[in-house]
Amino acid sequence: MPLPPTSLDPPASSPSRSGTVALAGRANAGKSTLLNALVGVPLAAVSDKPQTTRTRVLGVVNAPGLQATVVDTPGLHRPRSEFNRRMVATAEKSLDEVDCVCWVVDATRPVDDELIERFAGRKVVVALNKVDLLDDKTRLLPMIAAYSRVGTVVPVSATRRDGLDRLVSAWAEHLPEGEAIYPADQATPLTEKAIVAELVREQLVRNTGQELPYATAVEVERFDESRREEGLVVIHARIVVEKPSQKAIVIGAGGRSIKRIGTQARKRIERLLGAQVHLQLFVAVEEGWTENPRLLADFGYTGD
Ligand SMILES: Nc1nc2c(ncn2[C@@H]2O[C@H](COP(=O)(O)OP(=O)(O)OP(=O)(O)O)[C@@H](O)[C@H]2O)c(=O)[nH]1
Ligand SMILES: [Mg+2]
Repeated sequence: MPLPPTSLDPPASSPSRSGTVALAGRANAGKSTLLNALVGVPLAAVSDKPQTTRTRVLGVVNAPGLQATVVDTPGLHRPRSEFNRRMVATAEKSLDEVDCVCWVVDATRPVDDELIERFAGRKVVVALNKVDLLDDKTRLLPMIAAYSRVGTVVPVSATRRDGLDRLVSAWAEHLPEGEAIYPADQATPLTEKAIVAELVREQLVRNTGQELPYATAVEVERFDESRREEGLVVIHARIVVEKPSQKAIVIGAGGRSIKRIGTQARKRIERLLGAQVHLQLFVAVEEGWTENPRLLADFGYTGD
């Protein structure tokens, strides 16, 4: 039988808000860094190379009276191939489906008039990111004025975790009233397997040259938890590239590159899983997979 209301129930004037937020913006603005800072777990690949993010990564952010399901999106840029087109389509589609767009802007870059036009009229909150890099904080004022045309502007630093509470509060104005969907301690609805694939890809992007990240995918083929109680998880992941020359780059001279990728990814995965991890990486060549709809779908790049 339901209990009668008590004085501990939240007052009707502060209803719970629950909804979806997409982190969107230019490549390298810090969207994935912001997602990881907000959820407190490294879910999304971060690197100093543009176009690090490939697919949608979801995190759950809880604040008093609010729960937001947050999607990280690939940076908005001009597509050059079928693969790139799907990435941008993924990002654009996310924007139409969410309650609030959190446009992440790199505060060290000139005011982005093109995207101001594109975002005007949507439910947007602007996260003016990387403010830690501005020596002269008065430079923020004209930027805040310019971006205010699209929505509330909140200066933040994703790496220093500054301004995040204010940012999340600003989302609230766009989120519908509703109950929380996920338990308060759940950082993501993604499976561990999916996060592991992302963490391997992160090290791949970080440890290889500019040209390679566009042409790689990671698939976790084995995720063996049978010894998890003893504190051990065995993982086999397949790195897929387009050409034999790329395979050679991933493996590196004397296998040094793949070894470094494996070691660094393993450390991150061990922290995520709270267990010792045996990680084996394999590299496979799938000619032309970035232009092949069937292979793209196999690797989860559906373009929707
Ligand atoms: N100084 C500083 N650097 C930041 C901040 N946020 C992100 N960065 C750096 O900016 C670079 C890009 O960060 P990402 O989070 O990968 O950027 P992204 O917007 O997800 O990029 P794509 O996925 O390629 O679209 C990384 O080197 C981050 O460490 C910040 O607040 N301050
Ligand atoms: Mg990203």
